[in-house]
Amino acid sequence: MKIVALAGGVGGAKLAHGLAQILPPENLTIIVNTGDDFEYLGLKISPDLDTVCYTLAGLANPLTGWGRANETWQTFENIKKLGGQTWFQLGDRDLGTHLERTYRLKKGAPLSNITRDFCKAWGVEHPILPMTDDPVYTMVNTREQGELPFQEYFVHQRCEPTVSGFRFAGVEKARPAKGVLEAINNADAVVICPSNPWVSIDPIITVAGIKSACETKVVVAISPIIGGKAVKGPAAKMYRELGIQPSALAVAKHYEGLLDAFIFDQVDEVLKDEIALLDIKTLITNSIMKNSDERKRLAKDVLKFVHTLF
Ligand code: FO1
Repeated sequence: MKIVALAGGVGGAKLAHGLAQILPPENLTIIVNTGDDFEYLGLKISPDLDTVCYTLAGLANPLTGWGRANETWQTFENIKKLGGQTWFQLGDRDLGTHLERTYRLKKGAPLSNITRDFCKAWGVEHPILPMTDDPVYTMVNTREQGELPFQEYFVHQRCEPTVSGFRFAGVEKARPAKGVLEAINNADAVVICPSNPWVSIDPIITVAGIKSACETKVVVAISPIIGGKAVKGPAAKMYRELGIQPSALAVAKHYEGLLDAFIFDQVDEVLKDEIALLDIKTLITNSIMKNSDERKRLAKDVLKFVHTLF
């Protein structure tokens, strides 16, 4: 069975890694959010792409989920000493990725080609595609400060401002990256990873043609909200600030119309009947992924469930 996974950062990368441990490269393509991308110290940073690539390559920092394992910080310390910007931390190894990506982008290479070449160098065999090669920037509308660029809100201001909405600047002009629509069209099913629906998955499915391509397939999402809380990041806070009680039910409703099936954690079993009212199939399982074995276990559950949907 051929699967396309839609993923954001850490949560998406974990399930993508689980799926990659089971499916061969020809049966799994991972499409990644680039709405978090931004320019910092003159460098083009693609946080979610790097998180997914590093995770599949076994290079990710196990403590943060982003950046590199066995990192050193000499460049960062030097920038600090010089009085430069340090709110976004770039380790020495990670910096090499941003320097080389920026150089290649400036020479005109598309992000998708650069990502393919980097993955080859890192020994990642599963195709990892940016949602688009065009610039799309997630903007967070906040009550206190109006619109903020995503990383300014997320990292610099630690998700503290109150969210009132989102905009994906540039998405009207963006086209899916080479291979994205082909991968979806050739897939049997689309798996929406347990990533933030608002700022990780919505940017992907807002790029022209991606949502409609998904709609022709069996689509299953895994809830990133467990027991009313996000496993990582501000998803639950965003739901609350937007006037929606954060829950697996809210996530299922978020994707209403797109989903054939929905997977949520056993702690949320009480929501089963309400979610079933959305006319989608459900699987209740342990969806926490604390280590590599648990990623594989959840991926196995997902794939077994997907098989029952045909
Ligand atoms: N997240 C942080 O909270 N603080 C950082 O300093 C930081 C640096 C960073 C560097 C490279 C990279 O690829 C990601 C990095 N992230 C950092 C994570 C990242 O910005 C967010 O987790 C994602 O954009 C949300 O998915």
